[in-house]
Amino acid sequence: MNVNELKHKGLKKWVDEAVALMTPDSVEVCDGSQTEYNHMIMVNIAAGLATPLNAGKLPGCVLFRSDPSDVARVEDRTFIASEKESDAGPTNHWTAPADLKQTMSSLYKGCMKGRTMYVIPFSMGPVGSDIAKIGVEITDSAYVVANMHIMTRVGTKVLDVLGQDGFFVPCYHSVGKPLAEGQKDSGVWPCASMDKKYISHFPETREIWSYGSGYGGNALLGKKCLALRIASVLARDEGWLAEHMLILKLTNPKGEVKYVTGAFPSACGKTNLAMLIPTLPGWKVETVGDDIAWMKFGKDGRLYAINPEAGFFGVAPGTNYDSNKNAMEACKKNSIFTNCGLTEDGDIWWEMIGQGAAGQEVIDWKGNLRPSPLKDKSLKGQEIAHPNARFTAPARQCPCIADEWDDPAGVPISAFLFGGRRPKTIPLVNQAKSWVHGVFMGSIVGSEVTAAVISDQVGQVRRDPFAMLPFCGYHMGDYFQHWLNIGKKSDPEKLPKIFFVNWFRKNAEGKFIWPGYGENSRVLAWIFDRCNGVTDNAVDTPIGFLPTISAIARPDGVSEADMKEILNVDIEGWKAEIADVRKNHYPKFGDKLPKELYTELDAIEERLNKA
Ligand code: GTP
Ligand code: SPV
Ligand code: MN
Repeated sequence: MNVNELKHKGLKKWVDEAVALMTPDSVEVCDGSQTEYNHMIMVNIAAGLATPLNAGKLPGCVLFRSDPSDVARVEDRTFIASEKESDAGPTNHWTAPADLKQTMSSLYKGCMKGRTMYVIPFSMGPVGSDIAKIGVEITDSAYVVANMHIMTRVGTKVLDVLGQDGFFVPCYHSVGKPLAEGQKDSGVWPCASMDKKYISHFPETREIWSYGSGYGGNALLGKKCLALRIASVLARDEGWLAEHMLILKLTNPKGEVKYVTGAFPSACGKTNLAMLIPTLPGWKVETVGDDIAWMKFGKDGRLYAINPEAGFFGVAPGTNYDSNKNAMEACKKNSIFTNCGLTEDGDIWWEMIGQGAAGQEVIDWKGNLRPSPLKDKSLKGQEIAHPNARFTAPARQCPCIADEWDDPAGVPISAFLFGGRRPKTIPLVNQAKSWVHGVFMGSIVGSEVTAAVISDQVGQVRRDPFAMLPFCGYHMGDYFQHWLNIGKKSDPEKLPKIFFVNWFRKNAEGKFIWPGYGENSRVLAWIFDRCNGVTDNAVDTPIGFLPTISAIARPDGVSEADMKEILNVDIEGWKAEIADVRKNHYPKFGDKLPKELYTELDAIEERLNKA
């Protein structure tokens, strides 16, 4: 479609301005068709950026290798540019909006020379739904267009809903690598150097400006930028929740259904939990979403969640037919692989894929020829697939996708789970005593930093409140208050119950004690029963309700001593945890830290001191 056919005046004007600034060779408005998707893939193949995979094994699939410097989200280059610095808060990088726009405008000047500008109208949430929000992304990356086709609802149908004056979030994106006359990408992933990358958000004007990176959440702007950072601000203003949460449908052996959401930091198990195959007989898990939940109150006073996305951008390493069969099935056709290994027979390979690589040699994510791996794991830094290698797969291809996954009305939520990677202290599962206690516990969540972000903190535990540390578009203290307010205006009986889980406890040898994956169904079953009002399966402890030692049947390989360890309240460990919160975590938020959370902190400390 031609730009001149755009009926929305504001949109047309905004695109015209972008064209004048970025000076692309041509402009295309995306229609969202299969033909267009195929064309985007062909453009990438022609540029040497995509490799078609074995059509017999992986029909319609391609592999991309990014630049080695452009492999994950860049938190240090992510900005919340609110008018007042205090509105961005202590956990975000702030820059004055006018300054940032000036800096970025000079980078954007002429940045699309030699390239096509694609205009992508997209809907987060089912097209036309009350909960959905429309964005329009301008990009010079055909990789981004193809991924947006899978991850969101794209095209003319979105423009139809937008009409002549509908609201949209304008999103600029450029890889930041203009081409000189006759120059081509020739197999080199285009991006800019780290100091020129900017992932910027203007919460007051609801705008997103991204420059210099082509990877994941830096470039697919519907995901973290719109559906979390901008949406969290909209949610605060409008009284709903935009969260970094999976959504799953859980059915017990009697056929009763409950919907559960879970917030874990990046690469801490959301996709896996959302698709798990229960080891407990008679139980069933189906997927509604694997990364983001938007929740609003229904007329019945309950919270209803929708998945604003339409695909999965899932972590590849560690995914295999034992750990996550459903994800393996979801990405075996019409999918995009990024930074995985390539085998001689045109198949993909990654660490812990569960099978050797066919042939003598593989090409690693950096494009180097390597002997075919004999083992499932590689030495750190020498992986065949980058630890943040990803698959992009349509949600509808997932064998366990719930029928209601794209229901505009959403699904009523019974439980919220919070968790992270904690080798010590935090038990397998723990239920909050009340909403406020749950908000307190959510506010102190900690986790080891994973390869999903480029950071020198990888492997260290950091506080990641509500798994939203990198994704909250405003002051985190105000965000805590927003959660407290949601509790205040609701009937406590109708609010989801709040739980904390930790699949990542390690023993003295550094091995995971809990087998995780499908065995997590045992924990889900306990949570289901707790939501149903079962009381004889828990003990009241200083940190909350923990399962009795017999309430969760032990999986193979977990001894009674192991079980006692992961269901124990580590009083000394918790005292240290609380002391750290008091000394290092809460003071960061100053006056904005809600008083009620200090009251909870005092109360838990007192209970621990008495224990
Ligand atoms: P993002 O897409 O970055 O938000 O990640 P995510 O939270 O969806 O994490 P995902 O489910 O992709 O899991 C990340 C990594 O953790 C993968 O390598 C998984 O194999 C591993 N993992 C997931 N669940 C478990 C579990 O229960 N136990 C253990 N030990 N590892 C797990
Ligand atoms: C995450 O980092 O939480 C992701 C991947 O889900 S990205 O889309 O890159 O943010
Ligand atoms: Mn995520």
